[in-house]
Amino acid sequence: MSDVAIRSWSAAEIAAGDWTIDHRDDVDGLAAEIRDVLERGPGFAAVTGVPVDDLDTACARALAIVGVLGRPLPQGPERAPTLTWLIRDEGTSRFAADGAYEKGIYTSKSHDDLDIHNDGAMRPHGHEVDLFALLCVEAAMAGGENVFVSSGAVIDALRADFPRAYERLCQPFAFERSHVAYAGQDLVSWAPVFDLAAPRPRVRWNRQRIEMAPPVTGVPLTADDVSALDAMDAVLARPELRFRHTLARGELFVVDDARMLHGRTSFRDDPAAPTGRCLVRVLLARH
Ligand SMILES: O=C(O)CCC(=O)C(=O)O
Ligand SMILES: [Fe+2]
Repeated sequence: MSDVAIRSWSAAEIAAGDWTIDHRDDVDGLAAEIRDVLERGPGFAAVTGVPVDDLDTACARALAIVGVLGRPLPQGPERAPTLTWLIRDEGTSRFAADGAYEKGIYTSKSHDDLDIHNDGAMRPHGHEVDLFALLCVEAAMAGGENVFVSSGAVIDALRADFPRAYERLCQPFAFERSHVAYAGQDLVSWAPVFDLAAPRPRVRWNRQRIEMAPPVTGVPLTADDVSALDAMDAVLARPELRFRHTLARGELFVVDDARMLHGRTSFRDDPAAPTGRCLVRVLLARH
């Protein structure tokens, strides 16, 4: 274990952890149990059997439960903010036809694979995200598997095997965020990937957003920057750190955004089904 406040968990340790909670109507009791699991577990808790008969019920239930843990943050465009963002395939893609990243789109509205990241990386709309919740309303026909990696494990591995990269990752990078900036807000957010000296340790990772920043800032990534990002990716690719889990209908994951990084494989919906994979996401600032 490192001297930083973020404990390291391997995928096997995560898999062996006791982080599943049965849903019950007592919201305060449920939230207290989630808080307890978050504290002693790897950095997430899963509630199973949440009622998701329709989208409104699911959204209300997710908000009621996690609203005890933190203040839900507005997501989406300024003209139509929501506390319950729907992650589903609405036909966008994070890639343009030439393979470059598509600007200004919500990658959460695609069926693409999403590289490992965390949701607070670019301070969406200027908010610090402490926790987020994902409630599965509908699973995909195929794919849509989540991967979770303990940021403590990443820090330990980088320090041991890539110390120079780790040093660079403790210095600021620019994260492009035009899709989550209100009018008047900066289109990039500058911050280190690892900001562990802060009163509340912060981890910010989203390589796509770091790679999209130079055209906005006019500051190119140096060869040293790129090798630091490559070292991070090399560690994130280690199978012994990657805990894989496919959310089932009615499953609610509450995740500590600093302690767990996450990604998702691409998915396919049943073209004959009326709806497809759908998760409700709530972003939270701790009370
Ligand atoms: O679809 C998922 O499972 C997660 C999506 C996600 O991480 C995001 O949209 O930020
Ligand atoms: Fe995410």
